Amino acid sequence: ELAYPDRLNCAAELLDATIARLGPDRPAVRGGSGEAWTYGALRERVDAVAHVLSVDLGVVPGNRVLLRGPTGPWLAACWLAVVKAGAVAVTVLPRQRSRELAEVCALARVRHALCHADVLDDLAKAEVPGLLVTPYGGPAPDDLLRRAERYAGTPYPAVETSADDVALIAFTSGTTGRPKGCMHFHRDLLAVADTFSRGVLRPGPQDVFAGSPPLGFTFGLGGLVVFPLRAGACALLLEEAGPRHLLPALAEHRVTVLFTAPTAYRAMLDALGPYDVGTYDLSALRRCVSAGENLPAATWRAWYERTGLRIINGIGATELLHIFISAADEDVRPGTTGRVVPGWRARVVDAAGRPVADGEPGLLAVRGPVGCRYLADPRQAEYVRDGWNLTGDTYVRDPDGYFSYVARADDMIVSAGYNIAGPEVEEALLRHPDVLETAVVGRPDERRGQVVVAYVVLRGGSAPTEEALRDHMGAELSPHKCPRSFVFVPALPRTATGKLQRFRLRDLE
Ligand code: 3SK
Repeated sequence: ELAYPDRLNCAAELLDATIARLGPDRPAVRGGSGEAWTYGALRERVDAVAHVLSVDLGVVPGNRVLLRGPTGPWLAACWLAVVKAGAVAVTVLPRQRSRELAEVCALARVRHALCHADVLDDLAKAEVPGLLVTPYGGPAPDDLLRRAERYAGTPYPAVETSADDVALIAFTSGTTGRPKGCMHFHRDLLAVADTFSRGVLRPGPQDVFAGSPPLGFTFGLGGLVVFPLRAGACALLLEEAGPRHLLPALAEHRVTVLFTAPTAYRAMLDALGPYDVGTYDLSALRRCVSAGENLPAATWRAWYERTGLRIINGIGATELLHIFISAADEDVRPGTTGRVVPGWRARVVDAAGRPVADGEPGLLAVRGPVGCRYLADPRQAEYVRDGWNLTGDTYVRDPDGYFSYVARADDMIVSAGYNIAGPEVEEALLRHPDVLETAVVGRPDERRGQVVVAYVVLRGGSAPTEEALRDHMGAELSPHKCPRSFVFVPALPRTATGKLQRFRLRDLE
């Protein structure tokens, strides 16, 4: 049972409490451009930014502050500063476009944004009424980091938040494509570190964490900021974390704990090539975590054969913040996700919520120290039933307590670890003047799990090129949501009552 004091500020716990335990001189964060900050240096920067927030910008506890920028030490420092100042960090993916940003800002009632100077355009285009945008990392004289210099060396006492105050709103697009904000308390951020990280990864101050998920995805925020700081370890925060960048970085920085998705493990295996064994010195690596999509046994085995390392598979959810089923070391069973993480409970149930027998597929239901709390969304009642969180995945449990993934229980497309809602992509396609009707499905793909395919019915007389549709989608949505291929059809399969039969399209794939 996890017990936290009523007064709890998780940023203070991650920074000040760690410094009290281990001193200020241990390495805390490194960046791809040579940044190397100790815990003391990180705290100075966090405190200076927190001063700018409270004093210069008038941020008060509870205000929602959007954070947008590439992964790096300053994005992590801004996140910690917002939370230390008692405000609520609203995290988004760096690739999210203006339409998506406008929606997130409206839903979360975002008042302030800290946005990297290189990616201001989309936020400006979002035209959020009353939003005060403060750029960071650019040349402007009123840039956040320049303002922060004025507070250098002035400690910022953490705002005394309650353990149950919201610290984070993380977005997931859900099945319909309408984004859902998931609220997480200060205690939740520590709870995922004290269950999955402490119980399964068991990190220590000597560890160096790195990986590819962005900090706008809770898989990345947990694995690359919260877990390392909770353990007094070091986080390598890379802006460029594609497989070809990751491999040399793992070797150069002697990374010990890696967070990435199955697609990236496969791409790294490709990049290693048949004759490249030994090109990259991965001898420091001891933990390889995989989540975000199903990890096939073949990928697990190929990585093990090449590196001798057992990938730690896991399933988490933005709603539950991080991973709740996993296994490490000798407990790993390739092809399964693992067992319930200590501190959590999980079972497989039928549509009425009754547990099904071991070996029978059903809906995955989970409960633990973190629960789903959607921000003003009626879908809360679908996700949480009788205190159990229904993740939307179909799973099978075996008599030894190992859980194996079967499929998504809904229409989500899971591509390279991203959850993509078909209806959101369809809506964007329908905004093209030549598109009459469309249905978007996932096509099985060896590398990415699934890729997005759009079936399109054109308006009579129109004949746009695939290129034209691609350009349109590129301007509408993040690149990972854009269809890989377009199939032009005369009509979509529908039931007698006019309902779209997506399964018939999926059968074609
Ligand atoms: O998709 C997952 O498995 C996941 C893992 C950790 C944190 C968040 C998510 C969605």
